[in-house]
Amino acid sequence: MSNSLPDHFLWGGAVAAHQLEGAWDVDGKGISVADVMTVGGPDHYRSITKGIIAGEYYPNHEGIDFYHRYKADIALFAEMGFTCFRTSIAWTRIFPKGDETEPNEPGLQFYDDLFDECLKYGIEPIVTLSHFEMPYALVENYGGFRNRQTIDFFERFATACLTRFHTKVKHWMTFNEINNQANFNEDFAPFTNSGIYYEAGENREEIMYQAAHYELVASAKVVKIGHEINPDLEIGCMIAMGPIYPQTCHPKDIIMAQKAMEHRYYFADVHVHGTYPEWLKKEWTRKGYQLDITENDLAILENGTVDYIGLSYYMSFAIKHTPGSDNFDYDESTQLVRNEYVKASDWGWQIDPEGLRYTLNWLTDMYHLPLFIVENGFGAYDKVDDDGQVHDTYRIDYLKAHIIEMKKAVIEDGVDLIGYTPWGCIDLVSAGTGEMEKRYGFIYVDKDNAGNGSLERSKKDSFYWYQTVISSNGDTL
Ligand code: P53
Repeated sequence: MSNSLPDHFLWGGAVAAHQLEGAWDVDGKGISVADVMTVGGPDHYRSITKGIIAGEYYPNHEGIDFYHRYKADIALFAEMGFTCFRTSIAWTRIFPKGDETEPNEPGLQFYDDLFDECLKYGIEPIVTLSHFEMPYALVENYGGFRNRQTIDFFERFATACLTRFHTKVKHWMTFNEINNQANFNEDFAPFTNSGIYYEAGENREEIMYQAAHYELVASAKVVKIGHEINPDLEIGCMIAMGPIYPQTCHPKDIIMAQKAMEHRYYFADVHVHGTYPEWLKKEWTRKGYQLDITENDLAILENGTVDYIGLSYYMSFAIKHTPGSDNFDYDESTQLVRNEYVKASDWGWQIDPEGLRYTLNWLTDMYHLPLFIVENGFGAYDKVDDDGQVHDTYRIDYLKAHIIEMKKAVIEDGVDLIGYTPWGCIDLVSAGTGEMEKRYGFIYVDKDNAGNGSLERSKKDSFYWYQTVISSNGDTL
């Protein structure tokens, strides 16, 4: 038995357009949902404003100015030895309002140049089509993915990207963390996943199931179109993975955890199997939900199943049943409990490297598809020391522990894993909170939560550590 990862294993880093590009209104770009979100903090989400309000600070407008600095940043990724780089295409650079019939050429040109710059160093671009950056005009004028028409707008955008870039990009993903919206009682996920603002009194859960259905149909259509454009493309889904453990072995805690997992991960069932699970159909009947799901939609789902599963893994969760109750409905915003066996980050994210091994095995048992860890990482406060350097041993410890478990999953358990791209390989704007100071990077960016700083880049200790990890293909940790 080999004690190493496969030779072709992809090593890199991951980002999303809206969190680092900036240039929010440059070269014809339209306003995206990320452009109307402010800054929050460790214990609260950022706010979503109705359009852009004068006097508010919107951190994504400038990001880390990657749009103008990508050449120098990619040179640093190459210096670390990246063999791949995951980013997304800002929908609003290609279709600024979402409903145009022709793409915006300067937007396409930017990504042509960016991908060429990666390929110059032998870095394979890995691309997410929709990463929390839907055109804001689709929200205002169509209700985002409440509206069936948005399927067509996404299809047009995706087709333009696949047609233009299929010779430069092999691995694609359709919707980033499509399952975040299982947390429909918070405002963040419905807005960033689906462009949905809820009105008071609406049945949030029913609306979520409808929007997610339209996205799953849009995804399946795009998988099929992509394979028609180029049969060599690998088109995956992208799931935010964090196992939900039962708090105890009380049988009702076991059922509660099982039901929670079903509700958070059925999205993968539809992507992979092309059908809805029985329990969900039963639930819709029980709750009287009348969803717009046509026979044609069901045929599209069956004909557009994904080639692999992209996943993010940051943490695990735990849950317990409500004493005296047989109600196993899942409400992510209230039911999760602290796991006393693991520590948590300053943002309360529970650190659980073994949960990654569990997760990779669970996904393999469930779906029997190749997996790709397209996000993993430690959001932390960094301090520039007296010597001018960031000594981020805590980040190295986190990543090392996760890579050890990842290797066990591959080498001992036989999980088919394509690669590993830690999140935020260069410091960027946090998706959940809008903070700059929740940092993930190997590369430090001089900018704070209020937007002050030179934007200058510098290498942290983790930069040199990751360089060795890659050059040894994961043998030297
Ligand atoms: P931030 C919640 C839970 C897990 C992953 O997140 C999440 C979120 C949303 O905040 O998002 C993914 O920046 C996402 C990235 C994001 C990253 O995780 O809130 O795909 O866009 O930046 C880390 O610390």
